[in-house]
Amino acid sequence: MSKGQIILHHYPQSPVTEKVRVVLGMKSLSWKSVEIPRLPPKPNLMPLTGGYRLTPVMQIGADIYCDTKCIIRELERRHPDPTLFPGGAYGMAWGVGQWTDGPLFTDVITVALVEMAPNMPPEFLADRGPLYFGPDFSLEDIKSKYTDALVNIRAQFGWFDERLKQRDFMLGAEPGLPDALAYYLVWFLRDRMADGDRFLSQFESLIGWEQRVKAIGHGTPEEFSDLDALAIAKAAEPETPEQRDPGDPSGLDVGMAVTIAPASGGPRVVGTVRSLSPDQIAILRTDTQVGQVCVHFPRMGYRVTPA
Ligand SMILES: N[C@@H](CCC(=O)N[C@@H](CS)C(=O)NCC(=O)O)C(=O)O
Repeated sequence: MSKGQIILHHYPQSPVTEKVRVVLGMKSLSWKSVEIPRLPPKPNLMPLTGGYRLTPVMQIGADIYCDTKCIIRELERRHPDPTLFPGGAYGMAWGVGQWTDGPLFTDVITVALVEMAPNMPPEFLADRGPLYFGPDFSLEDIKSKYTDALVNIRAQFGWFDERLKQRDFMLGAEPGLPDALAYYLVWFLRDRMADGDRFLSQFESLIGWEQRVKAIGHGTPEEFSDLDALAIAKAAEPETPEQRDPGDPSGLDVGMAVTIAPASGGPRVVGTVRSLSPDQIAILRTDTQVGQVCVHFPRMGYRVTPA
C-alpha cells in the first residue's frame, strides 16, 4: 500500500460522508472504501478511534482523522491542488460549515427523520433520535417541528439558489468547499423525502448546480476490508509531528493526558496530546490490536478534559 493512502471508513447512505466523497472527487483522489456498520458496535473501527463512533473516519497509516472538518482540512493539506478555496476564499468558507452542519443540518435531519420514521427499524430510531436531538428525544415532538423545519429549509435552500443564479459553483467557475457543504444536504433531502423531487423543483439554479456537483463524482474508490485496514494501522507508525500551541486558552500542552468527546455527547477517547492548533488536536493512544495510533479531532464542537 502506498504511503499516504487514504482509507475512508463509512457507509454509502451516510449524508455527512457524501460531503467528503465529493471533496475526494473535486481532488480526483484514489481511496480505499471500508464499509462500516450503521449502528454500534463497530468492532473493527473502535481499535482505530478509541471509542469515537460517528461516521465518517479517515485513516492514513496509523493516523486517524475524526469528523469531516478534520478530514477535509487534512485532505486540503496533503492534496492542495486543486484547492477547495478557489479565488482565495480561505477562512470564511469554514464558517459556512458552521451554518450548514449546524442549524441547516438540524432542519434537514428533522424532515428526514420524520419522513423515514415509518420504515425505520426501532433500534435505528432509538439510536439516531437521541444522537441528533438529545436524550429527551420524542418522535412526536420532532413531528410537531416538521413544517417549521421545511419552511426554514425553503428559505435557506433559496439562499443557495440565489447564489447560484450567476455562477456555476458557490465560489464562481470552479467547485470548492462551500459546494460540498451545501451539496450533501440537497443529496440527503432528495433521497429521504418522499416528495423531495417536487420540493426541490422550485429551486431552478440549484438543480442545475446539483447536476454539476454530481458529475464531479467521488474520485476513484476501491472496496477494502476492515481487517486489512487494521493491519495497515498496526504495521505503520503515526506520522504527526509534535506541535505546541502556546496561545491555547485552555492551557493544553503536548504530553498531557486528556479525554476527547463530541460536545453533543458520546464515548470519550483517552490519549496523550501530540499536536495542538486553534483548529485541531491530535492524541496518541495505544490499542492492543493496532498498537500506537494518533487520533485527530477538530477543536470546535469537541470537549477536551484532563484525563
Ligand atoms: N460532526 C460530525 C458529524 C458526523 C455524523 O453525525 N455522522 C452521522 C452519519 S451521516 C453518524 O455518525 N451517524 C451515526 C453513526 O454512523 O453511527 C462530522 O462532521 O463528521
